[in-house]
Amino acid sequence: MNTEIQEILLKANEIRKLSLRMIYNAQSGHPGGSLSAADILATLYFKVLRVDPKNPGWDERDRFVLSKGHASAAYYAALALRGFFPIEELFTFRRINSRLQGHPTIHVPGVDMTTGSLGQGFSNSVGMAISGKIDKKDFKVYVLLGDGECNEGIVWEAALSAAHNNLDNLIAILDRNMFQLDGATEKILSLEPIEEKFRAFRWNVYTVNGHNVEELIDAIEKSKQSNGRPNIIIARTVKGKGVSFMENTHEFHGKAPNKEQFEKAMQELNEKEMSIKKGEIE
Ligand SMILES: Cc1ncc(C[n+]2csc(CCOP(=O)(O)OP(=O)(O)O)c2C)c(N)n1
Repeated sequence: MNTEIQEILLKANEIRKLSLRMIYNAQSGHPGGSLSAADILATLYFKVLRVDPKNPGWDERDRFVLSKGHASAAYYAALALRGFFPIEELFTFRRINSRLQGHPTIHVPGVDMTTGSLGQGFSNSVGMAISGKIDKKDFKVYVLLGDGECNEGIVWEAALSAAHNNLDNLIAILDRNMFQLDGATEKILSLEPIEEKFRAFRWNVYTVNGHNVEELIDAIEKSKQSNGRPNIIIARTVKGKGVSFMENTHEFHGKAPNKEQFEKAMQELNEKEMSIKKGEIE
């Protein structure tokens, strides 16, 4: 395995372990959607994003918006691993007076937009991309949204606006894990055919396995070459990815593991770490 890919996979595994430890310590948080997004966040923070942890407000930086703000544990873990703040601070997650609240705020170093109300972050990312165009800046705006989140009308208003304004500097990634808070997306309010919907809205659409780092990098590289259209990468993922009993269920959407579950989860992720180090990929 290419060592760069191996490093990103190890970071993703570390994001999973840290997220679960944070959620377990707090006995509160969202494991399912944090685990599904871990490979995407690791790819962004350890390969793609032009950011400077020593200067989080750098004007030329790429912007990132976690529109599915409830996956904050994975986001904070990625930021800490990238050097925006100390790893130890992660264990203040969801405590009173901590900067690391249940949903991200701009008070956290590296966070570009306060999110949590589904759909709002996606709409904000369109505004950021418009301002990049007005200011003639060459930064990109990346936004990660959930599939349940696409039930929100504001997502589709923002999608119309992005195409109307030719926002080729906008790269959205959809964490298409097929589950939302209380069940399967297709049973609650179906989205399929999601690719056709975005194409009809005049977006460039790429579909990838959202746990395959090479496919993610490739789709992002293509998106960066886009001329005139906003981009969306439909990342097919597994909710709860990496922990057998959390996979493909909404049960761990917003529920912390108990002691036994936490220990089993960590054992599985430690085994995964060993197999990544040995160069075995699933
Ligand atoms: C406007 C709004 N309504 C409801 C919620 C509560 N809520 C938090 S997460 C969630 C489900 C989101 O599902 P999805 O986007 O699929 O998240 P993922 O599976 O990626 O974690 C809901 C309804 C919210 N945060 N904001």
